[in-house]
Amino acid sequence: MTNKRPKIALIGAGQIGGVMALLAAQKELGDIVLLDIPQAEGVAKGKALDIQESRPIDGYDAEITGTSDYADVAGADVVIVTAGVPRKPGMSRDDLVEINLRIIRDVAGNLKTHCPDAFVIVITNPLDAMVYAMQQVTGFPTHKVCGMAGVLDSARLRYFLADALDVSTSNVQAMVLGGHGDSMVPLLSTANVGGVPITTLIDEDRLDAIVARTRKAGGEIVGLLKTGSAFFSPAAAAIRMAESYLKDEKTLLPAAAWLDGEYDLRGFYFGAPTIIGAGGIEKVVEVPLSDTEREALHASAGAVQTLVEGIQL
Ligand code: A3D
Repeated sequence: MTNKRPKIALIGAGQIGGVMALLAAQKELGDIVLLDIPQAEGVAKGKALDIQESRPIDGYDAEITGTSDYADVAGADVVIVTAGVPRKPGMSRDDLVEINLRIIRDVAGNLKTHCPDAFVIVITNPLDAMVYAMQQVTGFPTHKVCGMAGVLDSARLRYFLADALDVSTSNVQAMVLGGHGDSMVPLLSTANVGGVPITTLIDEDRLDAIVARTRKAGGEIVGLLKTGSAFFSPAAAAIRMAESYLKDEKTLLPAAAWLDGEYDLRGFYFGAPTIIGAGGIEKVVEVPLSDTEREALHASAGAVQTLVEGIQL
């Protein structure tokens, strides 16, 4: 019998990496290793020590360490990748492709050597292209590599809907599918509050405004922060995915997943509802779509495919 705690490697100890370390520790998901480049090793070590020192207050026993040495993440069960550069005001996610592709290639090469059995969740933007690059360079099974975007985009939509109706956010179910960019597809046909269709509760103009705000929600935060992009909610979203994997929950969560014919799309990563359990992405779920939603999903797929075809691995 083994009673070792799961090992969670966070590649990138920046804004999202630091919050993920705290959340994973507070949820007692396992031991956590924060890894960054040698120039930022002090940041990784400093954040790890800072969180360790909160352990007596919060009352958990997970170990949190910081490093720049991949030997320390060897054998990780889950790897979450934020290594890269975030947006600044005026930039689109796609503007990051060149610089972040170089970083993802480097990270993927190291993960291939040190964490061959991990479930890998990519957060680095532009998300759909970076998760594709991660899988191609590592050669890991497609169901063991995915991207975080849908949980966050859906949470934003759910929050805006709950706020408009002044109801509990946990009562609102709604999903955003497609690419993690302006072409993302918020699904209103299945959105509901405790089972009551959202379209019967909010008029069309207000729903249109909420959809538009959801599509631009990342940019809204970049515009306010000015020095980077959202980090609390992206961290919470990725940790939720890691939790479903580590606890074999089989929760339905939207993720950037490898499509193999689902939604009549094939051979690239794209935001779709998935079941995440001990097998990784155990299933891509096909939900009924209205004609307009199906059309929007295919337009979004076209935008992602163009970006992916342009990257040099
Ligand atoms: P930031 O706080 O800058 O952290 C990134 C960290 O990556 C820094 O500490 C860097 O030193 C580190 N890094 C750079 N190169 C490497 C490398 N080769 N190996 C290891 N570490 C490296 O950014 P952040 O945490 O705010 O955001 C990280 C990424 O997530 C960016 O690309 C964002 O655009 C992206 N992001 C995605 C979403 C999604 O919903 C998909 C949301 C928010 C941010």
